[in-house]
Amino acid sequence: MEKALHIHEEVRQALQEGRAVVALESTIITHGMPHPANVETALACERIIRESGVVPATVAIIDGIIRIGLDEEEIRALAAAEDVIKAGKRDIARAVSEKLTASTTVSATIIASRMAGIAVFATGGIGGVHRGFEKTMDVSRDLEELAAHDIAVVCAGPKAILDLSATAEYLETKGVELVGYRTDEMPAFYCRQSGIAVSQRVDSASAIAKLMHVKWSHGLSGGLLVTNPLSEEAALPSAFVERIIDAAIKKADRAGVVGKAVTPFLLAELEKASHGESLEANKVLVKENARLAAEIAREYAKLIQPE
Ligand code: PSU
Ligand code: MN
Repeated sequence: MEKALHIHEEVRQALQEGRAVVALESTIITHGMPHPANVETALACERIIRESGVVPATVAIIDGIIRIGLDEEEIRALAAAEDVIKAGKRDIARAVSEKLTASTTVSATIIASRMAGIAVFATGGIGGVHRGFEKTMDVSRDLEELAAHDIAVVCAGPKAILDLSATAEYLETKGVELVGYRTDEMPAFYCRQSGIAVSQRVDSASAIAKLMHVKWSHGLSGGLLVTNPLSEEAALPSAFVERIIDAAIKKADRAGVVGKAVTPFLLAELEKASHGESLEANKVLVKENARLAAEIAREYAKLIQPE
């Protein structure tokens, strides 16, 4: 059976020539940010990656085809569309077989990236172990796919709405390096600090690329999580963030929000409670992650193709 996979011509050529490519997810476009912040940020990420001399590949499923690399018009259409499905791993086969349009989460984007042979991927904040997981069993598929595939995912830490220490423990169990880019502490998405130590601090993109190369060339399969603290000016005060997260989680519980609706619900609540400040921080951190991912991809491409 032929795979319903389409790699954009520009991306395909870059991969063939061993040039750097960075994957971008699309659930942040359809479920993570409101219009037009979503489209502005998505296009800005692509632009930032290109400015570093790297090819961006936004991933989504369009009319049942897994697409690696979208044109600007396709990104605009996805960002404006309503009722797009949020696809994690288990939604990929359904979207393909029913010819649906779906945005891909971190988990699905990791899978699609590896189908195409892309090794670096940028997002805002990965999913993880939710607060109250003892009762709900809500653990994002993102962690499993990160552990299962040879990929470096660049983020600003797991999303602040999560149980961050449980998420960090889970990453250790799964053997995922928790790299702090120029930090000893894992950043917490809207905040630069979490009180949780990273497994190693690395201060340059080239050293991260080397770590990836060493890991995979020793048969140590699986992903690395690169955490990049958002810039000081954009960071929100942690006491404030904690307060609005508590309120948002209580509201979600009362409203009976479960499953994949939880994260989009909480992000939207935080945006309201912070009068848009959380969205501003989110926009900044995604772009910063795109920039770092591009640098890492460039350095990694040099290592695997010396000339
Ligand atoms: N990063 C952001 N905003 C987002 C996401 C990441 O800044 O909305 C998305 C990613 O697609 C991630 C998803 O995979 O949130 C997590 O969803 P869940 O908790 O349901 O696994
Ligand atoms: Mn979940």
